[in-house]
Amino acid sequence: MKKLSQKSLASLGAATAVPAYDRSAVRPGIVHFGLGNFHRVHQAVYVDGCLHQPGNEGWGICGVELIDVPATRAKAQSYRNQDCLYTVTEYAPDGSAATRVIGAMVDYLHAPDDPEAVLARLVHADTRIVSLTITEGGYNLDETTGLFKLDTPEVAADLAGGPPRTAFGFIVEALRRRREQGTGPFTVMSCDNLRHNGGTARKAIVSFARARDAGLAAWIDAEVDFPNSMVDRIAPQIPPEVKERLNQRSGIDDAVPALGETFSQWVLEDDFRAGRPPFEAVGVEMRNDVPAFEFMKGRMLNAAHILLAVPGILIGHRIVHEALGDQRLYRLLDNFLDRDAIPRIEGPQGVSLENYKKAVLERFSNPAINDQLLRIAFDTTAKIPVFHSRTLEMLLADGGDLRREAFFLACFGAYLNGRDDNGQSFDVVEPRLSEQDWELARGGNPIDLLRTSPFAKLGLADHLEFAKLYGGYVAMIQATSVGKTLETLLVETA
Ligand code: CS2
Repeated sequence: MKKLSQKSLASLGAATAVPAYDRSAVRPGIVHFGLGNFHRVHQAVYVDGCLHQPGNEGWGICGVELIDVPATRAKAQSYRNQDCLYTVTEYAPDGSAATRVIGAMVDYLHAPDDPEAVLARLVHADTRIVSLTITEGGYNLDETTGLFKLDTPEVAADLAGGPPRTAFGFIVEALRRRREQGTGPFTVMSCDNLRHNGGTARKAIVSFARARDAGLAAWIDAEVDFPNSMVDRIAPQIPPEVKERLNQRSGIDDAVPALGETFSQWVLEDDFRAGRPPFEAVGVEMRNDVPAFEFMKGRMLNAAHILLAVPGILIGHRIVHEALGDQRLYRLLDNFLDRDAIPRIEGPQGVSLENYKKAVLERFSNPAINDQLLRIAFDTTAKIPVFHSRTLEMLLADGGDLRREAFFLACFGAYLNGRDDNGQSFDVVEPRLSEQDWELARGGNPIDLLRTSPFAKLGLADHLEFAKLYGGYVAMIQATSVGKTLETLLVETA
């Protein structure tokens, strides 16, 4: 196996596509926060495509890691050893695969080691886009009020002064310096999977800035662009055995290989006063109807994903395609999409929601992706409101069938206990449930789960019909199992 590095690129063999551009000439024009697998198989791949177009040397990526734990330190070292290169192996639903080396990232900064170096990079005139994948909940907005939370410990520490620790702290301090020096703003491009991601990023950053300096906040609000986008590509985690399999397949010794489906979509608003790479040349759809795509994806793909993950884990599944192979779960998703979601979504013009549904179920069935249900269930508390609340609100308003959503939330309560139908335990990672929320969720009265902060706004606990259905499913799950309760639901709704 060949160790991956700039030097070894020429000898990797014809089966692997490698950067055909001169990486030594590439400067970072994009600074990215959140170097997870999704960024690596999505935005970085598109940018790599742009770098293959002549004249785009100014659009390399400088990755910034904010989190200081052994795993991120090890990752930083791996990137350094590999000249910031990594492989992406793309698997088609028929199992065929192709590996490509991505060269878009040309620099990597571990922020806790040297925050000033990150600020210097952000302030540099070459930096024209700052992009983010900091997760749905990472924007630090209160679920109930929608306001930016100034008292989150890391945010409060950043506001108190000293070297920044959060993306907000870095971005606002960098913009302050750029304004002072007359460098002009960069564009902030959120690539997180949430509705109105640009507007959400604007809200978070402007709110943070306002807590520092109202004049600066007004300047950011007026001068910085925050394009909205819909991003889509399934990127599973890479446990050691998958890493081994990917490297065996490619013949490349890559310490940080990535894996993705062949499907990829990016619909982006063309709102970049500070300039941008030629995204349209590499398949990005530059459009002004992004919200229609966001709604379709969030309320169908992501909503179905989490609806598969929570009951799926409880029934005993751990892998997405295996869960979907369970006919009970397949029918749950199919019914949810057909009856609850699709009739209440206005899709983008010219896009068939029926076809979109078929594609989603086919993508989930791709065995080569081997995606983890626990990855999807991570931070469910932040995801359910984002992906399910609109459908729920509409079902409540138009007298729709509440049974599937009531079953789902009853499962969510059971999920928080961390034990499945077979008595197997699993890790519940819910960073956004407060102490008070945990008390409500564990207090012994199941209805209180609907009063926790993520759900309080929907008023579900006080909706008689919903509360009754929910209570019924909770009781049935406790008395029998999630599997049996799902079977009953399917019979009742046949
Ligand atoms: C998943 C997404 O974690 C989740 O909520 O639904 O990560 C999903 O895989 C991506 O949005 C696909 O684009």
